[in-house]
Amino acid sequence: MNTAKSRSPARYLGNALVLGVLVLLALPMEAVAHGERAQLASMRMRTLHWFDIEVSPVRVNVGDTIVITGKFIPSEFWPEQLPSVTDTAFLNVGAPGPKFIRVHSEVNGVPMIRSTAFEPGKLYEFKSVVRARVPGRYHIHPLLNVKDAGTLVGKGSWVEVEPSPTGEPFTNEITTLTGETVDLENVGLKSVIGWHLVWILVGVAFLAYWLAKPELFIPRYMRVRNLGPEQANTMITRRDFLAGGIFFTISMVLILAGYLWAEHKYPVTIPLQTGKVGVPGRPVPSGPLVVEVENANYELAGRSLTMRMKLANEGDSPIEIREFVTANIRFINGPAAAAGVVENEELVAGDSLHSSVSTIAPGQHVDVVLRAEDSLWETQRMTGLIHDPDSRFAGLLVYRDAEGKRYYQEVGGSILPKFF
Ligand SMILES: [Cu+2]
Repeated sequence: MNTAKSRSPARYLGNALVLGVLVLLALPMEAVAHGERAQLASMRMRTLHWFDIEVSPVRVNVGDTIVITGKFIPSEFWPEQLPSVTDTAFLNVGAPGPKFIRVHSEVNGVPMIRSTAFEPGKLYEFKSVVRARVPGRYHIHPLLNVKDAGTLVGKGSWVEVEPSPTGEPFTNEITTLTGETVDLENVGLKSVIGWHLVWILVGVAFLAYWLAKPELFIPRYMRVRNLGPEQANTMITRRDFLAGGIFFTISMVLILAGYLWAEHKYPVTIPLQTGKVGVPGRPVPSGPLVVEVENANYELAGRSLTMRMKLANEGDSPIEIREFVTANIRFINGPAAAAGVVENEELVAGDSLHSSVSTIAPGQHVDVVLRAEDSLWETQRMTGLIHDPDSRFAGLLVYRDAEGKRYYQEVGGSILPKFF
């Protein structure tokens, strides 16, 4: 009675789990994103300001190249608790699995084969070139792997890869330093498979020997309990010792043989390169606008961020506020079409930036209320801002002068949530 009673809740839980897994398996869901929205709002707003990201072309065949270009500015409001981009960072491309190969990447003209470090408040222009490998439809992102902080994701773009029209399989041929031409798609594949098989065989034989012994976990435990711990060692027989010794010897011989075999087969090798390469940051083209953020608040119900700032135009051309970019979202003052939106661009909200003063005359000092308002705050899960123990925001303010020259600079500060 008692045991049945205590077992039933566990059984219910087990059944519910099995049912849940079955339901999940039965509902095929299209993978529309891969976690970029799950990252903390503060991390997306205050780490890297990615902008001008272009992926082209977005429809290719297997074997064709795609160029990803864009810019980023590491934030001066980088969260204190997050390891900084000034240590070690690596420019990467985010794609769901090895569907592309990367053939080139650079930042400010410096090749980015290795890791580097970036300086907050500087402008970096990047370019990555990838070649399509497997047909499919993929959301690809530029990304920056920051040591100990994780991956910081730039805006994604959908790319469609069709099979090659001639039906040729994908090849990735390179010439090695010793002058051989190899296809990286299958170089050394036989050795990889062969060595895996060898070790799997050894592993299976080892397990088979020990699992075939009559005493497994519970009988072993009972025997130790019955005989007493001093007698436990009698369970290991002379034969077991011998078998253990043989497996040990086989492993050591295989490791040594593998090493000698590789040395013989590939006599000329260089180690994987790990050092860092330096890249100078460029000054941010902030133009003649001096910005001082007074305060900001985030309105939960209105899905809007309101910033009060003092702006001073120290130039001789009127300045017009165009855009506020944060967490990869572009809030645009006026229609989106006028803001140079590229094909397939995501996260652009036209008519979503409202400024109490749109144009600042030369020499004018003015108090401006800027409101970035759109449902993207909600759909991009930026509402998590209010749960942040370090409530601050940052973003790029984009403006232009009368000639249409574009300037931008980072703005940021504390933010106060408003619930009503
Ligand atoms: Cu994505």
